[in-house]
This record gives sequence, C-alpha cells and structure tokens, in this order.
Amino acid sequence: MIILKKVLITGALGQIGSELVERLRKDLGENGVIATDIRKPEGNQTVESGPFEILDVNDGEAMLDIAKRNNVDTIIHLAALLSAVAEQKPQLAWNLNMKGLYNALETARILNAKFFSPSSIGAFGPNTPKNNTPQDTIMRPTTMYGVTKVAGELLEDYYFTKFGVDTRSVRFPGLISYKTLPGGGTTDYAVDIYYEALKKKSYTSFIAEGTQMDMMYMPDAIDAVVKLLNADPSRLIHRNSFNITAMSFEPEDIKKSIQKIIPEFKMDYDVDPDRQKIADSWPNSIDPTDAQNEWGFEPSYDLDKMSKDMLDKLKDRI
Ligand code: AKB
Repeated sequence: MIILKKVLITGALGQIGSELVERLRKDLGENGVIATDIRKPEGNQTVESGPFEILDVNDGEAMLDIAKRNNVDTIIHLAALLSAVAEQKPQLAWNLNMKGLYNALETARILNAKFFSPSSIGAFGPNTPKNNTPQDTIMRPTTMYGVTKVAGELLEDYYFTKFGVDTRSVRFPGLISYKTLPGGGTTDYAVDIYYEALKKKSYTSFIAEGTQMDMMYMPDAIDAVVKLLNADPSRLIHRNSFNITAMSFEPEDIKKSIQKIIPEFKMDYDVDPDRQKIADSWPNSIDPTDAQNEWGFEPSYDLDKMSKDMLDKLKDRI
C-alpha cells in the first residue's frame, strides 16, 4: 500500500537517488516525484523522464520554494558526502551534510511532510561491539562522515519528538548496484570489483583481506526505504535510524562468489590506508532484528544471488 503522493528527492542523481526516483515514479506516476540535484541530469534518462529541478541543499529557501510549489507530502533527503570524500574534506562534509539535513527537516516541519534521510554503518565507531552490533549501542565514530550521521540521527529524532515531524531512517550498509556508481565511499570496492571482473578478469582491492563489512544489493535497499516509509507508525519503537543489512563479507568472499561465474577471475591487494582506517572503525556485521520486528525488513539477495544478477546486468552495460 503506497500512502505517499508527492515526493521531493534531493541528491536524485546519486547512487540511491537515481534508483529511488525510478521506483517511486513507477509507484506514484511520473509527476509523483520531484527529482532535484545540484547538477543537470544529463544522460540520466530515468531522472530526466519526469519533473526535475536544480537544487543546492545549502539553500533552504530554494528547497522550501520547490516543495511548496509542488505540494509535496514527503521529503527524501539523500544529498550528502560519503565517508572517504568526507574524510578528505571534513569542513565541507560537516557543512553540506548538516546544513542540507537541517534545511530538509525544516522544509518537512513547515509543510508537515513525512521525512526520510539515510544514516549509515559509518555512524558506529571503533568501540562499538563489532559483531552482531545491536540497534542501541555505543556510537562514537572517528570519521567526519560518522559524526554527521550520528548528529543527523539525533536531529531527526529531535524533529519527531519536538515538532511531530514523521521522520524515519535506516543505517545503510555498503550498497551495491549496477545503474549508477557510488562516489567516494569506503565500501565502493564491492561495486568496482564487478566492473573490473567483467572488463579485466582481475581486481586490485583497496580494502585489506579479512576486512568484513555489511552490504546490501540496491533492489533490497530501495524496497527497504519504501517499506519503512509506508510502515504503520504505531509499530515503530525506533525511528532514526534502523540497523539493516543483507550480508556481511570480506574481499576474499566476494572474489570467490565472482569466481563461481568467472573462474579465471583473480584478485590482489593494494590497500589504501585512508579507506582501510575508516573500514577498520566500522562493525563487521550489524543486527537488523528491530527493523525486522517493527516494519518487516526482509532482504532477498545474498552474496551469490547478487553476484549473478550484478554480472548479468552489467555485461550488457559495459
Ligand atoms: C560509504 O562507504 O561511505 C557508504 C556507507 C557505508 O555509508 N557506502
């Protein structure tokens, strides 16, 4: 059951945005989604196919104006810097991630709109329990990305309790997809590897052997957003943000999964110390039980099923 009618999406040209726009336009109709981004959707046919407006999320007035003019009832705020880029440009990351979120929450408050913006496994830190990380636990991240994610979770809860804004969120693991590349994340190796497996039959991993991180295939991530947005609010004990994950693996596991389809595929390592440091501060695997119990989170792709689909879909594209 879809109860959203008109959704404004920021960061619509990003890895999550372009697939969420596509899904919600199928569910709500072309005009049901106002896609926005700081750049033009050149070549992105899905986003170009319906309403699109240029929006810098630092500009709160412009965001409110677009939302008002289009009578939106839901704000999905995705524009943010990811972990590796945020660590290179921490001042920019704080300004963009926090100001953008604040402007989006204010827009939702003023228009009484529903609200979704993702958190991340990056919200956890080195003294968080590493395995089966609980929903409610120690959160002392050591990256600027993580700092903005924890602050964002708290701010979204504040807008719910103080102003009654219907804020909802998930802690995304690394997201793997074939339509739009991620930009500047620590988990990006798990996307790059499929491209290189098809192009070169080999891959040099910038993440070290033995580094386990949570991951999810994009169709499950998109389903999770739609499901949480449509969840019965009376069942939500948590809001910002739910642990969700579909699998946890290290580089050797994804290599072996690809080798089941491309036996000659080879992998070696040239570890990037900056991204490795970030990965080492994150959990090995998080516990999604509360998301399962409160709104029925249920991913359908495991590692092998994802590898098969990724390689099938990508081979027609590259
Ligand atoms: C990143 O690596 O920065 C993101 C994330 C896990 O939030 N993919």
